[in-house]
Amino acid sequence: MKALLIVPFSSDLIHAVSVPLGLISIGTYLNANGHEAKIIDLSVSRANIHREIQEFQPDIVGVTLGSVKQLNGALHITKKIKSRHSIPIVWGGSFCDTADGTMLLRDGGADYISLSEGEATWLDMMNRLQAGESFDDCAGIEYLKGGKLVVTQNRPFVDLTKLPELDYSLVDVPRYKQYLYGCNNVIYVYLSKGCPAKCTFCLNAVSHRCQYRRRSLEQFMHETHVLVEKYDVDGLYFCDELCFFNKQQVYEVCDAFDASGLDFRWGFQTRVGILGEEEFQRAYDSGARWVDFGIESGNKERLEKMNKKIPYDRIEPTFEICERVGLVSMANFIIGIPGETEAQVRDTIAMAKRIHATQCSVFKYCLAPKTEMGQEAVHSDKMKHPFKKIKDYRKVDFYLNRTDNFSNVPRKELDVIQSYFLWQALFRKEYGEKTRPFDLFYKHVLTIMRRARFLNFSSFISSMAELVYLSFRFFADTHFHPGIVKKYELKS
Ligand code: B12
Repeated sequence: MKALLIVPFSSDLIHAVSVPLGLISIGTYLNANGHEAKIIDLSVSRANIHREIQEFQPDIVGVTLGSVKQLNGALHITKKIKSRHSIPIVWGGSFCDTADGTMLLRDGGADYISLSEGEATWLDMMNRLQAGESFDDCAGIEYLKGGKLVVTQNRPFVDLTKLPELDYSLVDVPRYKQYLYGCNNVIYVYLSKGCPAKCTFCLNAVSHRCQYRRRSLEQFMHETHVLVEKYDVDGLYFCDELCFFNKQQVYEVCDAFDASGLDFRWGFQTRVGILGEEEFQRAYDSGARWVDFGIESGNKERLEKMNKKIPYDRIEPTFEICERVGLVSMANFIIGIPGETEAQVRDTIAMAKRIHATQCSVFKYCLAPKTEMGQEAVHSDKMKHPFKKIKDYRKVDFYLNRTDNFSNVPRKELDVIQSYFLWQALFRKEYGEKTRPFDLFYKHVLTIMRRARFLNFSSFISSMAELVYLSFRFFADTHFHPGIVKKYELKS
């Protein structure tokens, strides 16, 4: 049986397109199990979908939705395929895990939604197709029957160490290389899935049921050799939600990197409280150059309410360690959290200004309905405009979020605070060793130029228009609201 796996177009121009690891993993797994999979990424190609279907003759089509930015693209491509071909279409990816299934299926045009991890579900579906069996009791999916949503039983997670090595030849790797902190050819990779923490805002509880699983390091190292030696990759960005679960894993990975003899830099995301100075230093010595932390709030009570469970008193020292060691450090905060007060937002601003992070990103809360915090928001009296149609999800834009405001701080004030920190980051002169002056600005310009080569004219123009509007908004928020800047002491 043949599966065509599609990454829809995403209008987000400043984020480099990430290599579709989920689809590569599904495709590799299907190919290893007697089926045939092909990936088309409409974010980095001008492929003609009708011609592709004509040539490949797929029995089933999959569309990935990693974020809401891919929603328009997914709707468009699904409609286009359905207009000429009667092939079953399945949507999957983390956006599908958080959105309302009935709405997605009713307005989106897909026949099925695959929830959470896709490999085993896809294989099951392909085998059923081959045997002429229905998908009715296929675990891990949603579909509509007589207008009513049917959610089949949860599918147990696969043993990641049993999955085949990722076959990068399923995509055109050079198209996914991005500039990051002095490295020109950085690629996303992953070594683990999930996180044991139960933060109320995070999708991990829904997608990974708070389970932390790791791939085989040996297999991962083999893939690293392919990426560095065959594709000239000079930087790896671990997109793991929690790259290191304990200190021991840092040493294992660093030993493997040192033993490989390969020359590359890398970065990862971790939680405050897991690693100490020795581990950060060890990581730096093995090529690590940047590290991301989710801090979320500067207010202790808020952190407890979010069930974040990071040791508050280690936040500042952790960034000081990163600075000493030479790691570019990023602190990510959320403002506008359901129920949040002005005083709590002030604590977050104060912390962002106090800690020695290289970059602080302060984003407004984006509604993810199936998370614990999302449920709190949806059922609060601040949810004035419940989502009725799939297009309402477009309001969940992580830059220009237009959903109802669930906090007690006026929306405009949240906008100005977010814009202020983004603007500061964009025009920060120095980042770290080997980076360029105004590194983030340089990265964004380079990303746009690299992507422009692969997009058709109209996609490029519409994305540029979005970008120009976004830049104007950030500029205006930062410069035309001195009252709010003063109120929150953003400048001092
Ligand atoms: C790379 C990445 C990005 C990239 C690109 C994302 C993209 N492609 O759209 C960038 C940097 C742009 C990004 C930005 C953001 N991201 Co992001 N990102 C990730 C990250 C770190 C890795 C994704 C990945 O490759 N995973 C590894 C592969 C193996 O897993 P997977 O992609 O999930 O695929 C599996 C399943 O989902 C499923 N599946 C996937 N596709 C399909 C398709 C079919 C047909 C089927 C059947 C199954 C299926 O099977 C796959 C294999 O098991 C995830 C966290 C994570 N580790 O997953 C967050 C994550 C997806 N991002 C998240 C968030 C919140 C954001 C931001 C809002 C953060 C912010 N405030 O800036 C922005 C918004 C992006 C936007 N433009 O709107 C959230 C959730 C997003 C959501 N849908 O609600 C995640 C889950 C992190 C989290 N735990 O909260 N992100």
